[in-house]
Amino acid sequence: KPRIEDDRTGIDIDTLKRAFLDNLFYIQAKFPKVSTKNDYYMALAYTVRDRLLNRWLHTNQTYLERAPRIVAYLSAEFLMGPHLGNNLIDLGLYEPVKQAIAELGLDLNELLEQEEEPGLGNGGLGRLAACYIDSLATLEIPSVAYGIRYEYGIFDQEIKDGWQVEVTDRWLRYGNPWEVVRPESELMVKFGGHTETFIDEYGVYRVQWVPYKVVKGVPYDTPILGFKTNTANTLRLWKAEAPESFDFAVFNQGDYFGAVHQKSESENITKVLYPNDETYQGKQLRLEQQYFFVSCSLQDMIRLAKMQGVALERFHEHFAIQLNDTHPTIAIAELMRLLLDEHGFDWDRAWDITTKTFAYTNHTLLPEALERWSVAMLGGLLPRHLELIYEINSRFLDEVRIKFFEDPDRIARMSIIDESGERYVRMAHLACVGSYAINGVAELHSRLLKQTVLHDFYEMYPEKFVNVTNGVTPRRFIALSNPRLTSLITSKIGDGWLKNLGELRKLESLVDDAGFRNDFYQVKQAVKQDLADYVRANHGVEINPESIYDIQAKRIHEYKRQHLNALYIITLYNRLKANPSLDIAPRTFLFGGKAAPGYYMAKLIVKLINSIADVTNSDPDVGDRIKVVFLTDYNVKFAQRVYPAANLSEQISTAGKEASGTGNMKFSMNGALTIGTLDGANVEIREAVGAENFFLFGMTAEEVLAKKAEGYNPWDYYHGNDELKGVLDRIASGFFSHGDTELFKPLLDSLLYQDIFMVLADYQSYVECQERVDGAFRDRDNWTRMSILNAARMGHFSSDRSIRDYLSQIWKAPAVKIDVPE
Ligand code: 26R
Repeated sequence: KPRIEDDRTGIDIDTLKRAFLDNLFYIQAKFPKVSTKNDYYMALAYTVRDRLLNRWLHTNQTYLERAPRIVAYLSAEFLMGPHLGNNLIDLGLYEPVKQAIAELGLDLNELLEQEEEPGLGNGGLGRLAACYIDSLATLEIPSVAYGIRYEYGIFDQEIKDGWQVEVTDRWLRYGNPWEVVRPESELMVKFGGHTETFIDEYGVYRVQWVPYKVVKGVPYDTPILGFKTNTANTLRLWKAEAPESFDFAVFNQGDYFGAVHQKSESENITKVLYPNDETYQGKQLRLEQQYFFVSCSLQDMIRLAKMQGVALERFHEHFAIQLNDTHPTIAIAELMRLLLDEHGFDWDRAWDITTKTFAYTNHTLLPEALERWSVAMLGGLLPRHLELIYEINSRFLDEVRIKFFEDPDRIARMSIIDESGERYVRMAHLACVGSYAINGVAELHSRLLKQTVLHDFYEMYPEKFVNVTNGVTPRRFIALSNPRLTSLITSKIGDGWLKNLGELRKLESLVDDAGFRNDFYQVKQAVKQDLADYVRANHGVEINPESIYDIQAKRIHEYKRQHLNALYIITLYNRLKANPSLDIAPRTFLFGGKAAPGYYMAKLIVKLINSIADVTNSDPDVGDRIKVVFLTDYNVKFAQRVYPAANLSEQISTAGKEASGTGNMKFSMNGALTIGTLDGANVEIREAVGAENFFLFGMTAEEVLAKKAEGYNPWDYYHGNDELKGVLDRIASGFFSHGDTELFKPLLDSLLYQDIFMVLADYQSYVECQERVDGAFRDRDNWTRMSILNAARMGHFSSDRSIRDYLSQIWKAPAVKIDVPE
């Protein structure tokens, strides 16, 4: 007999259509005739949400009852990207929903396009957190991710007259169908004030923190589905609110405005994401954000443990807490405070639990990115935590003395407190002392950590140091963003590869199959055509899908060297001007990325790229051999269009500066070849895909350090290389700035007088490497071979592999199967 499917769970086409129309009516309160695209998007989002709730609620129920070991991932940033498409993939509903929507006369792609980007992160670190929670759920690991529900995420980028302009990102404007607020689970967080000592009823000396103010944390939960499993974990983001709508004490004295002001001050804590990337600023509000979400999260874990009847003595058996960089590191002091002051533990027990709970991931070697809070500020905001940090430090330095005898230099270098001038708390030191594991994010990075910034800590605790090379989720970055490639691969090797990316190796044997090579080539061309259509519609520039799509997409930063790429474009331009009949493979140089609003040099690089584009894109001598486009407002949603369309991936940071990179992996998985330095995970990518399928240039990390030590002088390169001189002189002449010789002077001066990222030193090697790219691209069939081999050999860079590494080396949390009754 025909089964009547439930409107909320049924997945046949007719039920999906009926459910969609019901939601349009009952949730959006619209008839189809007057519905906007956004109404349709919302109706579909709720239709999909209904279909995942069963998994989510059963997962939560299972964790509550079985009290398994839980991985808690603490991160100030989660750069999730749109949820709808990803959830459709994870539920296996992409095709039926596409059909149901089409039968209603609508286009799924248009509805997917409606979703606002939840841009709650800056770049690599935030996106890595998102990939990791995807993989944790896919591997059926009990886990919870904790962070901040910023009301404004990373700014939207506009370009005006070639300059970046920032626009606030009001991502919650039309509501967020993926989150569920849990007001009944609110928690309180203290700030400021002072501490008092007292003797408790057992005659024990205790400390009590008397705060200046209290802020309420309200959790907002988002389900994080695994790919084709029943597991749906939780992303729990905290919003700050005032404890009461009014402070009645103040209100009764008639200070109405004062009371309302206090309320808005509390809510400010989670207002906006700091848009800085790799440049630390000691802003008090940022420390307030960090402590706020950390305190909420730890209280939440303790509450859960109690609910499950797990004794706090065993907290570290119950939770493995990963610190995503130092941003949540105040958690080490906070757990000590909770155990000592609120749960009556003695120091040694509390410290033992704490140091068996936390593990710390470092994401950068750049000194300017290392967080240090002034002692005065930290003590003002968190007086009890400062006392605890001093106590942790004094015990730690005693250990250092025992291990290394009295060595004042080492003590000063390793101290959690920097006492060389104004006093600072060094958060990376606190993280190393309070964690049982410390990891870098690529082999080279982990090695450099041990040799440089954390060398003393490595000597002190060699057993704590491990490497976990980053990875990315193939569900979002292949299946969702490149459906054409996905169908082609699946038609050849089945669909097991999306859960076990190593299976892509089966494609290797197909490189000798001319039919497959042609299919692969046609997929790339079709995707390139899509991007060309986008660029025509959004930038008014015509780009040629037959040209090399040469793409650099990442935050704008001097160490990433977008300006080295720009110097090569000008090199080609100069050559074309000198020899208009020069035969080069046509190229489209595409850039995407945001500059931190206060980072002047990065903004000037954006302006330079746009200024070069103005010249090259309209010069008849250039024709369509070179096109340059700066793609505005690069974000996860847009990235999904960009990675699949690339022929060449630019990974050209100064060796030793990029901790890992993850965009490098996303490009390569989609069949782009890399031009890159031996930096971050490029090293491992090159080993995986084969040196013959990778365009390598530039100095090694060791050579960079050696050159710096011997005294690097960029003028030597300027005077020693006529073509380079011609490029820099062309910029200096005002050629790209309507005759303005001042505009780019700060950039030129920084290259010629300092060049800390050795752009000029790597220039010649880069230019020669680009010539090899040019030659290789002309052999279309061989390029396709190399491209296939890149995709086929990227299995190692799935975030599933990274998570398995974290599990075996650090977390040791077993998988838990979730049963969902029909
Ligand atoms: C302190 C503050 C201003 C700050 C510093 C650094 C805020 C944000 C950052 C971003 C850093 C930590 C980051 O995103 N690092 C990137 O992490 C990626 C994931 O591990 C790496 O792939 C990438 O190489 C690294 O730059």
